[in-house]
Amino acid sequence: MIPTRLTQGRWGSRWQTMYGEDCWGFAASVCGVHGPRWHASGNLARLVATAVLLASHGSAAFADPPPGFEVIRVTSDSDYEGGSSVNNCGQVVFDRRMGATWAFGEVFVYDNGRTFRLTNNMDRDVGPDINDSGQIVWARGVGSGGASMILHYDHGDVKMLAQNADGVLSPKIANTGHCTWPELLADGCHGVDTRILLWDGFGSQAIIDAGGSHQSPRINDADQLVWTDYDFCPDPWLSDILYYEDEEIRIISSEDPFQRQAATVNDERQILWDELWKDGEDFTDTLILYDSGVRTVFTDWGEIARNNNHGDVSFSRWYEDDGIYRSWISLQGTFYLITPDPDYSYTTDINEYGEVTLAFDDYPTADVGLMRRIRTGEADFDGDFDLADHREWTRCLDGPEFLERNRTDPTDTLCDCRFLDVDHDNDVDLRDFARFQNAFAPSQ
Ligand SMILES: [Ca+2]
Ligand SMILES: [Ca+2]
Ligand SMILES: [Ca+2]
Ligand SMILES: [Ca+2]
Repeated sequence: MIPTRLTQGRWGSRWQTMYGEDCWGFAASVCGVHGPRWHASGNLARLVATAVLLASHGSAAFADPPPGFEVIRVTSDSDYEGGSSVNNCGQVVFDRRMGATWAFGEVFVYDNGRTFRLTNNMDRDVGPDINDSGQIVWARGVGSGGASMILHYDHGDVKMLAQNADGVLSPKIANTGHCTWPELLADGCHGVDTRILLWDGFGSQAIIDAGGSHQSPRINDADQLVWTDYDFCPDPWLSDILYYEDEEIRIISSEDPFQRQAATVNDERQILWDELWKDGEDFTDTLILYDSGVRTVFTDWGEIARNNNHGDVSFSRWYEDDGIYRSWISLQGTFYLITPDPDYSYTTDINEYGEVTLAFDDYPTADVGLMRRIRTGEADFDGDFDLADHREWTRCLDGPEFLERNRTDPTDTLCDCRFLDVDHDNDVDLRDFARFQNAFAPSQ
């Protein structure tokens, strides 16, 4: 079999987006391609294993977005957009392929109703991530080629963190400013051995650089990392989930020969990943939660989880009858269907407010969506207007068109004051307060 970079074509683009980055593998069997391949062939049957269901989290489920949230389209156009992620200021980064060639792949920032273009060149700019300081990292390929550079944006300054002619994949950035990404070593089974890099703001070091195909790293604010260690020597391939903390690496997945990937870690060291469970000809996409050293089944029907520090989880489910994914969230332990409409969508990221970025994948015109908080004029969303809310109004009140007049960089933002910008015009002024007063009905 010939090593293939799954960066082109329908499935390649989809999985690049679904798993938040490109991935390296061979044939059509890796980096989550298990999903479309088996889904597309129509022979995936969801197992209903009693033992699994008993272990599942979340008893109630609702077929609507959670109360207090609404879904909007961040983009709605004929170009392909994907690779989105969201920070705690509600800023969304995504990439857009403008027209038919990835040479016009560019990085964009959406903030509170405005969209800014960050890159403008003849190279392929893809897979961005943003932290709460507005620092943005992404991958760049020369021309429309595969990614070979890691770029870093910080208030107008762009620098290159890494260059590897064999290839790099999309980076992730923590609120510390520290970043991680995978680099191809072009060695090992099928020539796809890969190492994991960690950049600490000054330089980068290899966390692991031999003995496997280490891909899709995620980092939290304590420099703890998780990633997938693929073993492409056997057919079908196998994988483990690895965890890094204090210069120690350990395997945290079970010894069962499953295909697992797409791990994520929050600051509470709660980790989730996908496992493909096989029983005869049937497969189940199972989400495993690893918390305090214990593995449990989070749900026996789900993929591509992201979690915040409150334990909320965004994830996606494949609907066999409709042939589409739909987006879900577990918010404070309750499951909600974010996208009840018959749209093909999946989740890509979640922030501490429970806001979730979505991909509406109507290839090749895919759009980015956002499930955001509905603005009521309340600052803390606990259902009343008290001193805590009043303090926030005092702190946030600025003046008409405040951000329009004072923004010096695309990443300047209202941040958490955005919730008091009730009319979404990038200020918190007396018009917002008037709208809030008219709408406000205190709970008894
Ligand atoms: Ca470009
Ligand atoms: Ca589009
Ligand atoms: Ca309140
Ligand atoms: Ca306003």
